[in-house]
Amino acid sequence: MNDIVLYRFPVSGHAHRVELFCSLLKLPVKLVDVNLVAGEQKKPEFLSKNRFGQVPVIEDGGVTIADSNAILVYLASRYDKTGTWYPRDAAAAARVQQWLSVAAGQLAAGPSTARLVKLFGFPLDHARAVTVATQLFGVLDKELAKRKFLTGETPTIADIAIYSYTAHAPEGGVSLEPYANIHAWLARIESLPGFVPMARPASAA
Ligand SMILES: N[C@@H](CCC(=O)N[C@@H](CS)C(=O)NCC(=O)O)C(=O)O
Repeated sequence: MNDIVLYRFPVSGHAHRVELFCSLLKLPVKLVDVNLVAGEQKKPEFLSKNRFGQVPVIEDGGVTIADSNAILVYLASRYDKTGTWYPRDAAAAARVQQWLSVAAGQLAAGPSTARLVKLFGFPLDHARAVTVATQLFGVLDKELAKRKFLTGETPTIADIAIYSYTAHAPEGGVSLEPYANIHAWLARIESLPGFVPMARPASAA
């Protein structure tokens, strides 16, 4: 199998969820860093891969896919022979999709946005982002009291989509201290064979 090319930014949680999933599936990957600070993602060459000018994007043979959650669905559907990461059963698949929507919704508006403000100085509403994050983590912690992973006793792409920005929430000034069940879930993901962490920005060290 040829390498899957992953266009990423090393401290992007959206890109990390793809890198992590490739590693868990043991897929060969060539990482290509896109310099978001220099605006490389808005240049014509990159816009031809993703019209929204954002990482992550993958190229797999002749297939180009943008959007982290779409990429997770693609990789699981194409390469996970076990069928457990993105279940075929209609109700189980819908339960995974619910969390992918949370990843694109509350996770992006909450912990991800708070991190953009604290680490990169984006002029966004930090207080609102913290409120969204706190509400999200309250729900997440209660859910994770009931089962090992977000939708059941084994991990799915829902867990991968939610993991990176949750684990790195403290970089955005959102504490994970109150959430024992989230801590245990993060540790379960980090102990999966093939787990790779996301880099911590120097400013968060
Ligand atoms: N919905 C997209 C969001 C991706 C996203 O927000 N990427 C950020 C990095 S974390 C980006 O490329 N930002 C650069 C820009 O918007 O110019 C996904 O899930 O992939």
